Parts: sequence; structure tokens; C-alpha cells
Amino acid sequence: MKKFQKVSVIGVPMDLGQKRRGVDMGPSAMRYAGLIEEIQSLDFEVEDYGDIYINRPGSSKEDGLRNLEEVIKASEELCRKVCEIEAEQSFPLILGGDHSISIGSIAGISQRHHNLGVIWYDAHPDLNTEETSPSGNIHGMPLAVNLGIGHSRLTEIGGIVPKVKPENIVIIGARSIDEGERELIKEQGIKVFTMHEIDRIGMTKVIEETIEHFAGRTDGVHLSFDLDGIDPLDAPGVGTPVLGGISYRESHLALEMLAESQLITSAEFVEINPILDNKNQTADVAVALVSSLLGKKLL
Ligand code: HAR
Ligand code: MN
Ligand code: MN
Ligand code: MN
Repeated sequence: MKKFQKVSVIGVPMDLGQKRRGVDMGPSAMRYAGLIEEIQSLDFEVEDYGDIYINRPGSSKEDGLRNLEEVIKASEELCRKVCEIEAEQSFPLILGGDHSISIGSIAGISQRHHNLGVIWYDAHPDLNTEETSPSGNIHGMPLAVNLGIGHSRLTEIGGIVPKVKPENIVIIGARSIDEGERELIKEQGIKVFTMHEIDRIGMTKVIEETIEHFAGRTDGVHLSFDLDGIDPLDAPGVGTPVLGGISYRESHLALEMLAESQLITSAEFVEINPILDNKNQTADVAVALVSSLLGKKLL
């Protein structure tokens, strides 16, 4: 990834897209794990925008959606910040927070990328709506929202609906899929590499096919990296761990190959929960992965 000279970091300390507290500390955990210094060591100019302000009220549930108003406010603010970063031709690197922050990041990115590709690296497809969600947690819905499916107050953030077309999405690592999500995947024809395909054809082939899927077709690709895509043995500090995930090295291989392809134009790393972590291991993993994505070579 050497098309960019500058990386702009923005933290979203928000855990309101779900019930378990702690993911709001994700941005700090990544900074303490040496994120900024690591990016500088790769010869990028770095601008740290700090964290956006998140108000933390008592939990509400409106239209079956937990903390809807607060998630909307944070998404609108993030959308504005990401637009500013995009206007400078800098690489937006967004730190979560739970995965609902993706509503705001993709709202911002899609202002300048009208044929955006999205890689959803996650144990979950996050394709629920307020109708299909088993939990009412918005962090299980952002990919649907970005497809224009779900509560209109969420899908309309940033003004563009939909922000992403179904043929421009590749999901990698899925292994916990709800019934409604399964139907939506089939109905929309979304490309998914579940753990079954990863085991079967290997990460090399998965990423080769992903690159082929986007190359020459999209005007940018956003990487939405949920740390629970990785196996809990390698990334224990996440709120919704699911056994049988992608390994540490497979994840590096994936991001090293994506770096070589120069396809990725923005990224977010989400769902790190330091309360559940083992000495900041998951944030360390995330920082090492950012480094691979930005082109760090082993030799
Ligand atoms: N699918 C479940 C739900 O909608 C669990 C979602 C868990 N989500 C995340 N994001 N950690 O990937 O509630
Ligand atoms: Mn851009
Ligand atoms: Mn997710
Ligand atoms: Mn997940």
C-alpha cells in the first residue's frame, strides 16, 4: 500500500452497539500498543485525530434497537470526520469501538467512492435488521445498513442509500450466521468465504479470489476488520468470541497479500475489548495487522 503518503487515525470509543461494556477502550488499547509509532516506522506521515466524543446515557431501546439515538449521533460525527480525511487524500484508519461504527465510517467513505468494495473480515456477517436480530444489538447490523437494509434512520446517515452494492462485498471468516442473515446472503448473492472455504482452499486462494473479484471494478476497497474473525486463542479480547477462527498467521498473510495488491483505500479495526483481554494481546495483534496492511515486509 504505497499509493498513500499519509495515514489519518481516528478513534471511536463507542460500545453502545451491544450490551457488554469495554469495547469503548479499543482505541486507547491500540494506541498503547504502539500504533502511531508503528505506522511512522513504515515511513508514513501520521495524523492522529484523537477520539470522537461519545455520550454515554443509560441504555434505551427504540424500535427494537439498543441505544439507537447515540449510535446515530456517533455515526454522523464519524461520517463528517472521515469525509475530512478523505478530502485530504489521506488513508483513513478508524479504531473501534464495536462494529456499529462501520455505519459512520462507510457513510463517510462512500461520499467519494461511489462504487466502493468492502471486505468484511469477521466471525459474523453482521447482516441482521431490527426484524431479524436476536439481540437488538446494532453491532450485528452494520453490513445490512450499508446495503440500505434496516432502520431508515440508520440507512440514511450520510445521505447515500445504499452505500455498497451486494456484488461489491466479500465476507471472510464467517462461522456464526443467524437464520435471517443466511436468507439475506442468498437473496442478495453476497460472496462469502466461511471458515469451511478457508479450511478447504486456504487463505492464499481466498485472498487471490477476493482481489480478482474487486480488481478493475471498484473505485476503492474498505477493509472492515472485526478482531473476532481471528481465533479466540490468538485474539481473546473480544466480546463475542467464536471457536474455530482464522489464525494469527493466516490473518497476516491475508493483509500482506492485500497490501501487495494496493487495493485497500481505507480500513477499520473493531471489537477489541481490553477488559476481556490477556495483557493487551488483542490490541498488539491488531497493531501488527495494521502494519502488514500498510506494507510491512518480513524481510
Ligand atoms: N448475530 C448476533 C446478533 O446480531 C451476534 C452479533 C455479534 N456481533 C459482532 N459483530 N461481534 O460481528 O446479535
Ligand atoms: Mn478515498
Ligand atoms: Mn462484526
Ligand atoms: Mn464479529
